[in-house]
Amino acid sequence: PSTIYLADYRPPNFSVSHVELDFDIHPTQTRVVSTMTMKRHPQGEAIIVLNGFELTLIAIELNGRELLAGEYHRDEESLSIPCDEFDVTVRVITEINPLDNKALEGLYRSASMFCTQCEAEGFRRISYFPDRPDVLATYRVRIEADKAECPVLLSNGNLELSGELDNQRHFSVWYDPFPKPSYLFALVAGDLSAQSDVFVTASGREVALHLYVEAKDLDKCDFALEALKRSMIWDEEKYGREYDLDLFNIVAVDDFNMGAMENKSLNIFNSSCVLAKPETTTDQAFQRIEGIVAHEYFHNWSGNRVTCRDWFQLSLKEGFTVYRDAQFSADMGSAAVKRIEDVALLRARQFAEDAGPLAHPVRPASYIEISNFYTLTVYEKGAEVVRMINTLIGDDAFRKGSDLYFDRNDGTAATIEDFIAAMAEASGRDFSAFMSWYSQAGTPEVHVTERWDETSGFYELAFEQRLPLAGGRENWKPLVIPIRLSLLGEAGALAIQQAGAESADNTEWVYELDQYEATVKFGPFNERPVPSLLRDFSAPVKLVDTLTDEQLRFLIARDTDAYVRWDSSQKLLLAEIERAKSDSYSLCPKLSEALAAVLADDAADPALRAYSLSLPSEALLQQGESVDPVALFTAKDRVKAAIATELQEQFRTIVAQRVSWDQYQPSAEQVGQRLLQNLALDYVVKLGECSAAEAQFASANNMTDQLAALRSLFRYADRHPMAEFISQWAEDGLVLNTAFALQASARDGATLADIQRITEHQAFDFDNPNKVRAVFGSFGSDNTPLFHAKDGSGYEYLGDMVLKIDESNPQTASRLAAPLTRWRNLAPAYSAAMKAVLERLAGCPTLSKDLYEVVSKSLL
Ligand code: HT7
Ligand code: ZN
Repeated sequence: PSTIYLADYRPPNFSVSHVELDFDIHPTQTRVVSTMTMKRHPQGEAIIVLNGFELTLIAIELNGRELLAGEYHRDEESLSIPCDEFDVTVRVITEINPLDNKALEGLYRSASMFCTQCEAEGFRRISYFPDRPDVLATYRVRIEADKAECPVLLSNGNLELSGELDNQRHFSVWYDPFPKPSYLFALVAGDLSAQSDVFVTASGREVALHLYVEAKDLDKCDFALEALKRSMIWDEEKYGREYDLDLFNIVAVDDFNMGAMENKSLNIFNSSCVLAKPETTTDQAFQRIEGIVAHEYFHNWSGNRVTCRDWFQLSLKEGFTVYRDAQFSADMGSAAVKRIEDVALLRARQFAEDAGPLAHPVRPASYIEISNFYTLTVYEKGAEVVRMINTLIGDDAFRKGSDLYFDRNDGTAATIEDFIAAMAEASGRDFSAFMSWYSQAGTPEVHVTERWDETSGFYELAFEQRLPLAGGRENWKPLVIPIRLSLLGEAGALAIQQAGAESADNTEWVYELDQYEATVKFGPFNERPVPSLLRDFSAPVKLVDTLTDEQLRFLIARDTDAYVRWDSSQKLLLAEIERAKSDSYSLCPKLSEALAAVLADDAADPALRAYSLSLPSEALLQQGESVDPVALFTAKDRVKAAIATELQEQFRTIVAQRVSWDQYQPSAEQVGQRLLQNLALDYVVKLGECSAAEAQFASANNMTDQLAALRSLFRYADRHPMAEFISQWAEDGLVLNTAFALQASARDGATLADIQRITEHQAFDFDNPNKVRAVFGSFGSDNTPLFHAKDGSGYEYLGDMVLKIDESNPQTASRLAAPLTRWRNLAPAYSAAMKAVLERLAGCPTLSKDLYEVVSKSLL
């Protein structure tokens, strides 16, 4: 497979201003007629290049004349027509087979409906077209299908016409007035029911909202529709962005490769990311749904009205939109809790990606398969980069910059430079040094050392930035790193006499580290301060400090920044897990005291208390060199048992005094309380006391509490109600997925045969990405003992499953392969066994482009 380079970008020879698409839908033989109005670019070559993949070509016409075989050239992925005219009409007739399409790109069948997924390069599986984001056209789409099988026919834009036809068929015609790239095209045809609502925009326009689902799911629509309306108001108020059509549709689909897709006015959602009700949906899923509904809606401006020039600019729309959805979620619930959850994800998973064989900059310089670049780096680190811009220029200039960016680039395909230019102009700041965040891969380290001069009272912080992945300084430029900081004394934060110190009382300051090394002097003070650094996680870096355990405990108890408090407890817990590798381990009494104090602090947010007592994830633990995952798993288990024993009375009290609500709400208050109660329950079950969990499992009125009880019992108890749970929810595919995921995660005494058995359940389906991810995704990341079995059997098993899935769904297969790529940072015994599996995969002649890229780069 060939590599595509950013440096090779050229505008298209011909653009398309308008396309008429005609779909005659039949399950195995759908005919697509596409009529494109095209214009040659003044500097474009005299050749029309169209992309196409796995299409049956029936005919092709240029300006109304059918072309003969010798008048165009066709290969596996494209069709080109020599043409020296400037204004042309090209008509292409193709046939496709939706029923056979298990890759879930292009037009495919999911349960009883037909639907599309075109980002990034799915449209080329529907028709020959310049399938690239810088070709923007208006679309008119006619859909014809069997009326009984597909009573609902949808596409982008407004419904222009619909009617009956012979042979029990019917049709509808849709027109989208907003020029868009092909990746935003969508079509849905099926037997769907809708829940509807209306939103009135700030300027008084009525927008009809419809959420289309299978009839059985109509009772799971309320939450997403409410979340959509909250998002619409928020985007008007926070960013001045109003919705621009009279109709906004969402469709829930069971078979979907990712979470959701922002197609213009016809968002398509993985059903797991939109359907919700308290009995079947956990708090975390409710929050994820709200965030994803908002994310896709926000794309209407950051992605659709202003799109990307090429796929290297992906973070232009994704980083900015993730930042926007994070701001929204922070405003809807607790900002501190949302920030800690996002940082935990970034550090556990994006930092690992950034240190592994597939590390790439926020704007990659090359790719083989673009689907492999919908990554935590492009999305989450990209969002952190936007957050830093906001931090550096302040809220007012950021809003001005965003307005300018939207106004200036509306209706065009833009670059990251366009975004930065708007921010620079609005703020008057020079962003040239900042741009390295987009081009340098790897997580920067910021090393900090303190110097305290008791006699003079001056206090210094010496900073040094490093980029380990890049090697020596000659290979990389210093980044601009905003470090939000305070200095804490016995009576609270000290006043910092730095120019520009931010808060009204001068107690917080954003220091911009923009050199390899720099020292900052503070004071004089009457007491030695304790530094509170990187407050609110002001930059996506690893802070390497020399703070003592005592200073960390001081921060846990006294800092006003929730992130620093949480981070300090995580640092102590990580160190504790290291110590617990020794057989003679016992819990550090001072840590135990600090944790007890957090747990007892009834004035603090329960969610923050719960997170401070949650042990670091496996993904975080397994970063570093020569890692022994099983030894770390055992050590973590020891720390868990020790905390359970030391704080048992407090945990029992929380469990005994459990608060429950008749009226379930996924509100910050209720979610936080359940988080803390279920954390306490987990520690109690770890002690071997199961009765409270058994009672909670049986009587819970919501999925959060029922699943939490099941999870603790499944992990730690001899008897667990997994079978009851599966039979209780046999009719609900989404709940079964959570059961499958739990079954595939670590449990004492489980064997590979237990994992194999999950795939024999009648509801399991190798063609459904949610099911496959539930089992094999969970196995690869949440089942350390079996996946990292010393004999390599776990690696072999995941390798076999990835190969099997790759035959039908390359996108899903290459994502599932991620845990197999980390061999280099494992201890030798593990590393050799994992590498052997990768080499076996690499030797497979039929690998998809997607999997080939992941496997070959991992072995480099
Ligand atoms: N923009 C969407 C990306 C997406 C996608 C990418 C590759 C393959 C399948 C896909 N489904 C959706 C989702 C988003 O970020 O909003
Ligand atoms: Zn997105």
